[in-house]
Amino acid sequence: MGIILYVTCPYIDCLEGYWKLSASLRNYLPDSDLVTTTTASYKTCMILCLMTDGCCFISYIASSSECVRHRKMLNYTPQTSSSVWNLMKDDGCPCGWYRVQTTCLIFPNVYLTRDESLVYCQRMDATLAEIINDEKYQFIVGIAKVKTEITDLWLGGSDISNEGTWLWNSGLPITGFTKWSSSAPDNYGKNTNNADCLYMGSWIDFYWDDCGCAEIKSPLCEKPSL
Ligand SMILES: [Ca+2]
Ligand SMILES: [Ca+2]
Repeated sequence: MGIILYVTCPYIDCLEGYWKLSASLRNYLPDSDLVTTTTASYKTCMILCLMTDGCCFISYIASSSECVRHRKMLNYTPQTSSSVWNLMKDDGCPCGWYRVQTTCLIFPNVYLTRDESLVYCQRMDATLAEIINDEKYQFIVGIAKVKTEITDLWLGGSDISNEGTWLWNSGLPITGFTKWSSSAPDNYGKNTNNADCLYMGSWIDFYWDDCGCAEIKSPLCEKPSL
């Protein structure tokens, strides 16, 4: 096994941090989730991905010249050594991500603490989602309700720095548009003294609740669309 080289787009000469999807190159349809071949360089691998319908990103193993084309983002495991090349869709979001307003959203099928979720999103150049209007909220709920693996989703809000003062991670106060469930926030956390992190739970029809930040839920990650 060689060293796996993951190359991240923002640092090379690809377009605006993402690949451009070229419809004219979409002439090859693989029948598996992963397609591995050998190529002379990572750039050739990028081109192969562009020619592969549904290819989201590549990993390139330099020592063995292996080019791995990945078809899905959803089960993507973040790599600490960074990173991936996303293939951008026509809507300005990487494939596997959903666009609402000027935001790209992804619902990774992983279960993590709130802090782990922050890191998870960050490795995709994303943050935990902040919901500041009803259109975005309804869009998220619509997806959450049809994706059966989704139970609870971490959002990017907390009252960890000042009990009772809820802030989005970007610094904006959580006021105006909110979707708290009937008794929330109540600062009740399972096995903890505090409930300082914000999530939306399937058990409360995806309304918002506060819970202990060490509980295990799925991150809802977002980043701006291009
Ligand atoms: Ca609290
Ligand atoms: Ca609560």
